[in-house]
Amino acid sequence: LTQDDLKKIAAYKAVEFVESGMVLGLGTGSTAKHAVDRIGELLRQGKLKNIIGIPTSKKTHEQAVSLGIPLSDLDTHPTVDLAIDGADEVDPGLNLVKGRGGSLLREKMVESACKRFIVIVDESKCVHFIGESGLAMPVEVVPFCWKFSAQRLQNLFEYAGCVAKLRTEKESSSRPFVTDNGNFIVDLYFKEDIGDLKIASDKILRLAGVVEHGMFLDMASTVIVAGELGITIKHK
Ligand code: DER
Repeated sequence: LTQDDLKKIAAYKAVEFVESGMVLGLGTGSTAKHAVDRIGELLRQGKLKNIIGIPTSKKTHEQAVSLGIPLSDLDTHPTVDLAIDGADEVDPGLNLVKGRGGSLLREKMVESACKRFIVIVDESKCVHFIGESGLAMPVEVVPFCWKFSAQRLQNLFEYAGCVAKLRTEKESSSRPFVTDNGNFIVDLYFKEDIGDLKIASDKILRLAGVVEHGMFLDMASTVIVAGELGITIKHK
C-alpha cells in the first residue's frame, strides 16, 4: 500500500460519518482531497443529499465546485456539523500540527466552529509529542515587518533551539508564500520538545503581528489513522 492509498483509506472511512443534510467543513491537503472527492461521488450517486460544504481554502473551494458540491461560508453557517481534514502531526492527546499546506487560518476557523472534527491521517503523521518530526510548525503573520515577527517567534522558543524561516513560494524562489488571506507564513523548527503546548500557544498569539499558528490543541474529536496493518480510530 502506498502512502496515498493509506490517505484514501482514512478519508473514505471518515466520509462514512457524513449524513445527508449536514453542513460539512471541507479540509485542505492531499488526504482531505480524497474525502472531498468521495463526498462529491456519493452526492453524484444520490447516496448523499442536501450537503452544504464550507471549504477551508481556495484550493478546496475550487475542487468542490468542480465536483458540484453546494458551498457556503461561516457567515451563513456559523455552526458546522462535521469537519474532515488532514494533519501534519498527531500526538497521543489528539493535538495536531497543521498548516504545512498554508491553509491553517481558514482551517482553524472552520474546525473550531464544528460540532465534530474528524482528522484523517496515514500512520506516518503519528508522533509522541508535537514537534517531534522536526518539520515545520507554521505561524501565519502579517506581511508588515515579518522579520520582526519571525525574530520574536524564534526568541520565544530559544530554549527549544528554535529556528524561524519565512516560507517562500518554492524552495528556489525568494518570493514569500502568500496565504489565501494575504499573509505570510513563518515556519518554526524545533530541536527540543517545546513543553506545555497551551503555554506555547498563548505566547505565540500574544505577539502583535501574529495572526494564527498551526497547533490545533484539544480540537479533534476523532482521529482516523490508516496503517499497513489496518485502520485505527481514536476518540477524544
Ligand atoms: O496544511 C494543512 O493543514 C493540511 O491539512 C496538512 O495538515 C495535511 O496535509 P496532507 O494531508 O497533504 O499531508
